[in-house]
Amino acid sequence: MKLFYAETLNPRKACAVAHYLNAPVDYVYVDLAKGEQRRPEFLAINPNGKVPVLQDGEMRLWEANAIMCYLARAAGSDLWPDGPRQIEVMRWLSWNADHFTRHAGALYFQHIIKPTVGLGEPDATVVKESTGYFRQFANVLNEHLKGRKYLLGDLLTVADFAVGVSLPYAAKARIPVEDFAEIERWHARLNELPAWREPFPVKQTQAA
Ligand SMILES: N[C@@H](CCC(=O)N[C@@H](CS)C(=O)NCC(=O)O)C(=O)O
Repeated sequence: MKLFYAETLNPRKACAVAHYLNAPVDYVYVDLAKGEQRRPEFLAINPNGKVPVLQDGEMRLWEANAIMCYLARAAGSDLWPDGPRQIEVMRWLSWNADHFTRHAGALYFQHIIKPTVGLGEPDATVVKESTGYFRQFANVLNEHLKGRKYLLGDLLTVADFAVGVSLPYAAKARIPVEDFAEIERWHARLNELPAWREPFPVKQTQAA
């Protein structure tokens, strides 16, 4: 399998899970700053022009959440559990995309990506709105985490890798996580996992 990635938010989920599972993937670094994601060779793999992408034989899978689930299933890991717990995972993945990381991701873009790629100053209106929404949904997560080790209780799943993905960037992205003690406690637990702390491989191969 090949995992095309960059050292940014969405690929972080796929890389962390691949690392956690010790999955047999060859990592292919895609240099977004050079626009490698828009080259025809890459668009043939992912017409969206985005990372991450997983290639397994003839199969090309884009979307970080789907890649995490695929890798977990291939490894027979209950990071992607069966039955009712799988539905719980789906709930958190959906909620995260539409609410929690949607707004944390907007702050990540304003405070980290924009200055990195020279897109100018953070937009104060977007920052204010995203911070407000982040607080609203962080409250929901904070309440849920009370008395739980992970999102599904004692079971670590891909949902933890997805919902937590912005938290390593919280200080730089000015995501106000310090106001949510349960989220901080949960994130400290995720930080005990080497794959969480160091999700990205040493760069091996450049994309063609
Ligand atoms: N929904 C996609 C989003 C992927 C995405 O937005 N990737 C960003 C990096 S975090 C990217 O490739 N950006 C390059 C571009 O838009 O040109 C997923 O979850 O995999």
